[in-house]
Amino acid sequence: MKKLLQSRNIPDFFARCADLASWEEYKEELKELFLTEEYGHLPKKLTPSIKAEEQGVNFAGKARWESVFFTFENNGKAHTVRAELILPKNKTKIPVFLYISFSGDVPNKYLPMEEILDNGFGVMTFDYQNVTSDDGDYSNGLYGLFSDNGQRCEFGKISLWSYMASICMDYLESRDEVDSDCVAVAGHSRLGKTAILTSILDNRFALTCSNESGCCGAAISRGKTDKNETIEDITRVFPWWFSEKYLKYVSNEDALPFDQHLLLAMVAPRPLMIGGAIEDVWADNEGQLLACKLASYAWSLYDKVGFVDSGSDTSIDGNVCFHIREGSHFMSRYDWNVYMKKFKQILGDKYEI
Ligand code: GTR
Repeated sequence: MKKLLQSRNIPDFFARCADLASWEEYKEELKELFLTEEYGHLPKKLTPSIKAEEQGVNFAGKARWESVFFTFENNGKAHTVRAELILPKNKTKIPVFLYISFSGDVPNKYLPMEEILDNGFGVMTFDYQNVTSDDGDYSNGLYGLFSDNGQRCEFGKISLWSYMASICMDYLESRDEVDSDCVAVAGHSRLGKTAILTSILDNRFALTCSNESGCCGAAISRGKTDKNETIEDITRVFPWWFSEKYLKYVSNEDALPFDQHLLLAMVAPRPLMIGGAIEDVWADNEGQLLACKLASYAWSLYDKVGFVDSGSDTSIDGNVCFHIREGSHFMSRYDWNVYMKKFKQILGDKYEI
């Protein structure tokens, strides 16, 4: 552990956690720290009115597809977010991926819907930009419901995309044919960052799949090379993703009161999956793997195994899984198959196709 910490000059934040009780206490402090310093606090939870509409398309008769419309009202304004729920037909207790998507289309280039269905899983998904746009406009979508005349709120947009993921989880809990104890939250890149934040704030998710989330996701922030994305890079291009307070760590990573492995640690004791791609150097694969190894300490406090090195490019035997595939920044069928393999392993005897 010491060597791993030294490799990136990371303080031993776990030093104060000799046992589970001290970790649980620290975890609450950490949650607050990450929200205050990095992502911003999620706004108050609104209760949306919900309308569901059956869709005709049904994947060769294998699935039922419903569009679900969540209408939120606040401050005299209203906004509707549309989500899609696709469930294998004639099945009960369906395990589901809640996939936070770059698109409202199903399938789309990152979402091989039919393959997922054929593996026995359902999918709930929404287009993140239908929640609020991915830019510095704070007046639209759900963000606009909380903002005063388009002014920035304390929270960044990653927090709001997480907020919507939890709303979808509420809906999944209301559906009899869904096994709400078996819902995974999944996302790629900025939405992989969102998936981790969602999971630490909402422990109803049984599995967390964060694909190539990199900087401010699964990768350690300290000790980057000039080929990796830094806090300076990310906040210059995407300042709206984060709390404004995060700017004080630009070129000042050593001042961070945490590093990203502690974000991962808060997923414990539930299983966590981190995916990387060899050519995705920007995301810092070494930093993601290092975070997996360091975070594993939290699982050990629950008497669970964290990261288990398989000696290959796919390590999914422990509760902290890491895989790296050939190629570039993408959420591919290969990645989905790794996530589904683990999900089946977790389901054990419950898994049926
Ligand atoms: C990049 C960003 C990364 C990653 C990615 C994405 O440009 O710098 O942190 O989130 O976008 O979301 O596709």
